Amino acid sequence: MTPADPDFPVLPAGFRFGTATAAYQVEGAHDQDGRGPSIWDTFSHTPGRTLGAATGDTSCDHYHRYQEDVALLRGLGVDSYRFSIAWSRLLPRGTGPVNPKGLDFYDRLIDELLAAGIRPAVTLYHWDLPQALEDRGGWRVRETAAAFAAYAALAAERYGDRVERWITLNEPYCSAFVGYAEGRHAPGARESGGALAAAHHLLVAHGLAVRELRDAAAREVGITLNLDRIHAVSSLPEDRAALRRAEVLHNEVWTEPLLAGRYPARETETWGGLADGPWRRPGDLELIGAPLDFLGVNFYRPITVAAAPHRSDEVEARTAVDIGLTELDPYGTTHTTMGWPIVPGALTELLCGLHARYPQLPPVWITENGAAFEDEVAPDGSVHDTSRTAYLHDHLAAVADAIAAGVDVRGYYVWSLLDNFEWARGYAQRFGLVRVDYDTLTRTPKDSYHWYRDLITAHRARTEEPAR
Ligand code: IFM
Repeated sequence: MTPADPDFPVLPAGFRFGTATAAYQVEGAHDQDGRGPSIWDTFSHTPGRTLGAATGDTSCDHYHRYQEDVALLRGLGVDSYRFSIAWSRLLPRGTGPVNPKGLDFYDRLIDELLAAGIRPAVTLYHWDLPQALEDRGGWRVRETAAAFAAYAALAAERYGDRVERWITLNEPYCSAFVGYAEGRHAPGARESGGALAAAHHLLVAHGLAVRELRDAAAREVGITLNLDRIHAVSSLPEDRAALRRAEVLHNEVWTEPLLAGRYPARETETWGGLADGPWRRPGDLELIGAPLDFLGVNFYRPITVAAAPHRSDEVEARTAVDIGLTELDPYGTTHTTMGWPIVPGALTELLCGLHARYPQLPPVWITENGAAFEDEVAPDGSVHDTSRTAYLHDHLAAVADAIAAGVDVRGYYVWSLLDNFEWARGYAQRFGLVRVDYDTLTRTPKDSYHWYRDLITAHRARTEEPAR
């Protein structure tokens, strides 16, 4: 594929392109200008939690280099940039005194973006809970949802005049289940009841924040979910039952309350007596299910499940949350360095499935999609990341197929603008359109960056939108 290739995916006029990052993954400056510690500071500083004992202390140093990064965005010609606010930069203890220098940083970033003609899309929570709130119970307790609402109100009041799109939560699945049940993410807990309470309180937090954002006349309000296209490894009854449990765990815990105002029909089959926990209160479903302007969908790969224990060792198996299922990898396809199979058609299927199931589905934005590969740096410093370009091409084509099938998809954000801190996997996974040398913090656009820039330019020319 070359820039002049007529094989660029064809997307409709008005379709928007962007890139995404998250505060803890790129900002660094973890203890500067009054920022308070988050659960990811604590977790990454705990021995054995992250690959190579990596932390976000410096990361890409975006906090100091944001102007250079906005210049990279401008060079790409993107319409929008999705970033997250570090809650503990604004409110170092999660509640209480506001940190003016933290507020100022996002003012500067937003103004720099607007001056470059790029519309800010803000995620309020991308996993970095203030540690002070975790010390009081974290997402296990309802008070954290109230604290989140107050933080959302503060951010909306300060930035609402300039932010185009607000995302309350990023991938609450990971916050609740990877953080409180599997323990692979901060805060590193392994509690099934705690994880279900966390899932519910995250949804309540979303609903309360939506109210605050509406009160502040925020422009577009939504949430981002990492939804999965899931298959059963066989049609045996036990594997089909495992599929139903996996659908509840990965998708329906979120989509049913948010998009249909109900709890998942098969939740008892999945969680047993824990399903209807005391954390649920009358009125919560109405709060959580308030109409949204958009649904953000993050997609990377499909998954296949079987009843645990699986009967064969022919495929790699992984057991996550303990609900009697095993995740398998029977995909005879190439994988990214995350070990994720590359199956673009699964994105089309996922989007079409949502469209068919939820009559109230709001417009969809693909708020993350991208791939980590072993990038090789050529002697002249360039990075010929053809695998990443092919991945992005094929997934954008999958989005185009979903649109052709009737799904209202408005835009697409590449994950990520920069190579960055990939959570428990440290700095070993490179997702960026731009390479970051972690010794010098030098940024080098990869071939995929140039490809994406040319795609956006070609799209604007074809749809007769003004070039940037
Ligand atoms: O890096 C993460 C991001 O923070 C959330 N979505 C998935 C990405 C890749 O793992």
